[in-house]
Amino acid sequence: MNEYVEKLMADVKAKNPGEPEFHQAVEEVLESLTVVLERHTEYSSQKILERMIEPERVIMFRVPWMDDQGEIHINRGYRIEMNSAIGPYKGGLRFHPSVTLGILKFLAFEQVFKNALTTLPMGGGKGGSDFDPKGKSDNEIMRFCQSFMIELYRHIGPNTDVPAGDIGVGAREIGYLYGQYKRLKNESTGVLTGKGISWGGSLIRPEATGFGVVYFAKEMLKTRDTDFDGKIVAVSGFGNVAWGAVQKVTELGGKVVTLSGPDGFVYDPEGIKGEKIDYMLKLRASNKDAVEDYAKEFKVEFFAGKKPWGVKVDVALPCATQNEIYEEDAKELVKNGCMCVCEGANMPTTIEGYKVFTEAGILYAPGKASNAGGVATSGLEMSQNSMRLPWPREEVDKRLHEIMTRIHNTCITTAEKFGTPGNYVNGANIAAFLKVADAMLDQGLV
Ligand code: NDP
Ligand code: 2IT
Repeated sequence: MNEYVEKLMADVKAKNPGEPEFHQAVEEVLESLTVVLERHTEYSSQKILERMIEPERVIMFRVPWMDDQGEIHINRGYRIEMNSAIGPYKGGLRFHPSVTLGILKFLAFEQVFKNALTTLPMGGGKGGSDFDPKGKSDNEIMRFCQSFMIELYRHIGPNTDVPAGDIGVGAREIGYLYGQYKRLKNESTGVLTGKGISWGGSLIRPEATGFGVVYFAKEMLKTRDTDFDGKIVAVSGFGNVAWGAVQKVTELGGKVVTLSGPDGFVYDPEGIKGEKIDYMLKLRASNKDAVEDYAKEFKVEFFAGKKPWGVKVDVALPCATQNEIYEEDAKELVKNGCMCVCEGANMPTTIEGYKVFTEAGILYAPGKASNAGGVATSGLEMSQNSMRLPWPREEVDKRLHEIMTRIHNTCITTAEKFGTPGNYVNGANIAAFLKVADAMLDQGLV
């Protein structure tokens, strides 16, 4: 890191105390950008990074709701409107007890870069709440979503800010949120993505993040003259992203042998396919927050409190949450011969873990490139909403596939151009930064 970048990082820490995930996300980007900042001094003189690090707007609000027993609960709601240089703020909503301002700032920051890579005109944002969906009834979830939207609706709109799902927010929650928005605004618009197919949603959006991760990994494997056929794959998580990834790996001839949750991981040596993939939807919908039931249902081994990174696999797809691959986990994967780590979750690997992969020379892609298929397909949903014309499944899937291949190529060519061939982290960070930074320069001091 050069002196300018070091000072910037120190300022970020001083100005945003108690937000370690945000510091981590910024640090990873800054490390990649050192060479760019040296070649192009206009970015530092115009304080582009200082501006990018500061959200354009942060909204925090009270979300009161009543449970089925009549007890009142107060949660905190957020929307971080991070950067609108290349389009309306776009990014998911996360409902999880671990949600804090710092977590959402890290996610919003990453989203700005990810959305730039999709080639679609979308700025970056993220939101959510520390609400815990675990063990809640459908009616409680609905009341919470309605209360959340009573405040959020005035800040969003199809040309302003378009939220979607993330951890704890899937089709059901998007439905309740959309219904409430429509009552408040008396408008049917594409204000949210991930909608139901009969009311403006796009085909393939539910599968898109997981499919996109696997399309990206396929391109990575191609650079080593191989493919998914016969590969053994570890997946973490069991939610929306994991579900899409398992389907696509299986379709391409690979075998997924693990899933994980906060309770531990399951090892299924026969491979997760057919009815087992459908069972994942039940697990996610049960609100129980656990994968042990899978092991009981299909009589396979369950490892309580453990992560799947000690299993011998060819490919690892972390699809659960941030910081789930630490240095030791990364070493374990490398030791067992894993050749490719492609992130479905946002920032699942720590900076130390990423360095282990880079030093070992294995293929490693950061989520902001490899999981961009979800938000890219959200962008395609926005296009269809604007045209008021739904595209067939094949059309959306073809566009998603093309976008993922293009992002892969952008990472490769940019990494090479800036002196670190094969480094997807540098390729993604630099390409995305240049796009957003140049748009900001064009638009003056904003
Ligand atoms: P889901 O809610 O569908 O699933 C999340 C999964 O992660 C579940 O298995 C969940 O278990 C687990 N999980 C969540 N928090 C923790 C935690 N603190 N510790 C251990 N496990 C945890 O979410 P998604 O599949 O949508 O999201 C998964 C990841 O992918 C996230 O990092 C998200 O940001 C990212 N992502 C999502 C996209 C999307 O379109 N949905 C797009 C791009 C990235 P449990 O439910 O038991 O907590
Ligand atoms: O992290 C992500 O990219 C998402 N949760 C999807 C965001 C979106 O707007 O579709």
